[in-house]
Amino acid sequence: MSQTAKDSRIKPPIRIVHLGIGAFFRAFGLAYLERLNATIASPEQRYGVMGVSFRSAAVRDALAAQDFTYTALERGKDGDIARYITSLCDVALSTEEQARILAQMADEAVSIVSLTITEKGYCHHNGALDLTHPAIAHDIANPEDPISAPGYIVAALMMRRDAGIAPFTCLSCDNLSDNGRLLAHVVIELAERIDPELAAWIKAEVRFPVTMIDRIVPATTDADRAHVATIIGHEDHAPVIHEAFSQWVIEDDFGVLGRPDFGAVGAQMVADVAPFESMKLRCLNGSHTALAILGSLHGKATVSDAISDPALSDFIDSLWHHEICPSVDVPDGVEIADYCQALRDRYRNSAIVHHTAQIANDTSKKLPPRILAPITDNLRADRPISSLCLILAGWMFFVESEYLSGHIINDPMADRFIAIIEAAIDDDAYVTAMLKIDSIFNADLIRHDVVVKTIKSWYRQIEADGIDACLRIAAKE
Ligand code: CS2
Repeated sequence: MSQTAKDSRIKPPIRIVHLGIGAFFRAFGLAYLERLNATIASPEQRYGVMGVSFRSAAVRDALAAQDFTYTALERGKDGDIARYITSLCDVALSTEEQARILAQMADEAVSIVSLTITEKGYCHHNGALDLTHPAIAHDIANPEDPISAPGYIVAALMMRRDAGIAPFTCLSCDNLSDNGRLLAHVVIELAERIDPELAAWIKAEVRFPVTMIDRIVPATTDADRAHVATIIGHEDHAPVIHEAFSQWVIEDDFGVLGRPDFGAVGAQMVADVAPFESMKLRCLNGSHTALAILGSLHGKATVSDAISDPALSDFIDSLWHHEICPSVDVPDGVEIADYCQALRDRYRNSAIVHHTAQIANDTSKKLPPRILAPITDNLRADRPISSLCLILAGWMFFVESEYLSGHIINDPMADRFIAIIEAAIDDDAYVTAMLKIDSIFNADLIRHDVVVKTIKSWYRQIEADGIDACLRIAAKE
């Protein structure tokens, strides 16, 4: 162990509330804060976190029994390093502990509310607040009894404004383009429906910095828990597993309450996150979605298995080289070929058991920034789109096969897909109907015949010749 548990009982004061306390933030944001706290001499100046879960009590219950301290196990190419994370102080479940959470968010010691709630947690439709979303309809009718994450933020900001307390900064750490702007949009729109003066105050006073976050964190399994126990010598009910790499790029735009010195522990504080975000979302997350979908069709259960397959590996190289990298606005000083080579090495790390099925969850929400944005840019610049279209055809094929073989489709739009599959008279009708889902594919994109034709042609070819043949053809094009 690089640290001991000796400090685990001395918890820092809660100064950050994190909404959506899954494995990712525990292996990422809390790892930065833990390093930062180790540099701060006075315990009262350190940063403690209250985590909030929205769905399940599992994380809270497992962590409460161990004082919210847990092991973060880094699995790099030089072996394992276990570290204790002691900066998490409390976890609460939104459906059971609303008053306690709101009181904490409204506490003047809290300067940041950060979020990893995945895209569906933003309750938006094409960037605007989805007023038909049941949780949003509920929160508009009952603003002091929120259930959605934006509803919690608006309610807590209202409490702070009414008490004359400066607002916290809202720090979105989700894998979305312009994550801070999206959060600002939904929060302000929701506040407008509840209290226009509050909305004006939020607009003027609250900061919503954009961030780019990167660390591969697979879901923790029983085997991981057993492995961690052999390393630390006792049982940990809620460890997290992560790779060695991590990158956090943060727009340096925080409110009057300031921010921790994230830069002192490796985060990049910048004026514009966009180039970092476009490179990461397209090169990493785009190839991840390709490996998840096409890899699943190819019978590969993990990313390291998928990238070790010659057809998939050549396909990913060609995808990066011809279709993704040319569409990226590369940050100054970065060599994009080296960036992709580093990604390949990260994917090959077989100690990180990252299931393709885990990444394939919620793909409908992931396609726009990862796959559709580069297609749009390539069409404009007259660059190829064939491999990107193979990913889309593969995804439609995957959704249909999952349903027909009786598996659950893990996607917030699953019911819509099932209705389409059941109504379609043939493959062509199925693909046409999928392309008409306007919250995924915008009308401008499918106006291009070449997009529709290429997807349909790949779909037929996957069915006729199988995925391996398609991958080989696409890699050679
Ligand atoms: C993955 C990401 O599940 C997914 O969609 O692509 O969680 C990915 O592992 C992270 O963004 C890496 O930073």
